[in-house]
Amino acid sequence: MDIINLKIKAAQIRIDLMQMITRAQAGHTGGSLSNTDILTALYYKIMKHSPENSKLENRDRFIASKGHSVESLWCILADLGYFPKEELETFSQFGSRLIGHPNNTVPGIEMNTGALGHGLSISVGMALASRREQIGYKVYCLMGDGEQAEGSIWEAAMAGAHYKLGNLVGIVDMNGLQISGSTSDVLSSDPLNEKWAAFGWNVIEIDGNCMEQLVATFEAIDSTSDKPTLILAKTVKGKGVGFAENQVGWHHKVPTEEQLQSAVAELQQQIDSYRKELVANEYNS
Ligand SMILES: Cc1ncc(C[n+]2csc(CCOP(=O)(O)OP(=O)(O)O)c2C)c(N)n1
Repeated sequence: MDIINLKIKAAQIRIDLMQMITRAQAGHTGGSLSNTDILTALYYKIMKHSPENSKLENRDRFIASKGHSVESLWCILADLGYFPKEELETFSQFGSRLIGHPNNTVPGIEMNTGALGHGLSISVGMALASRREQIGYKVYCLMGDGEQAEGSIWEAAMAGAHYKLGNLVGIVDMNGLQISGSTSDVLSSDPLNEKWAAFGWNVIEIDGNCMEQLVATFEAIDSTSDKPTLILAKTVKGKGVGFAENQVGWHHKVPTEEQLQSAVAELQQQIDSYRKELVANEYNS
């Protein structure tokens, strides 16, 4: 998929997740909107994976360590056909397997996550297995910047560097906010770039809501290198929905019907302008 179509896809996923959260009256709106571009780049462009065969042996693995913002992931897995799209209507309802955190009874989910700080250790184990058994898959682990306060992340960071896991990619969704305030006020982990570099990782800083930068960065990673990669992806919590952007309250607030209408209209406008760009590009080529 090319860059403009990836941007259109990300906006459509944002519409789906806003509708799903409003319908369920539950969800982590802000963190899901901030990570949508990262997940869209991975699932529609970068990762080797198969919705028809979710257990494909050499599939790349994705671990949502910031498991609370699973909503964008549910919408992407449904859109790709891992499970029927109608199932999104059951999100957060009694008896549904689409709960508020990743749950590995759903095709496409590798591990249950949600207690912060565990995803990177799991990812280190998977990347090590890929190397030792010579299967050749890569492991992508999405963490939050608030999540960086979990000590277990740093044990995993040491292990990833110790085992020289070039096939391991950590991504920090750097939206600057966590559940109850700004990340720097609650428990600052600055300077994150220097910390990860000191732990032996190849650190790259990008705009995590910029599709061009995301795709170029993921494509340039050399998985045969002897260093794992850490992408500090600067994002906006609530990205794409004006009233939710950079608002700490939108960590797990749910939209009213009116707010949903306004969000859908705003996202639809973004899609329309990308579509115009697409037509102009076709006309000029
Ligand atoms: C071990 C653990 N402690 C506390 C929580 C409660 N919790 C859920 S989300 C969150 C904030 C996470 O902030 P961040 O990682 O920055 O996520 P984002 O802002 O991207 O949603 C917290 C503390 C948890 N899920 N797990």
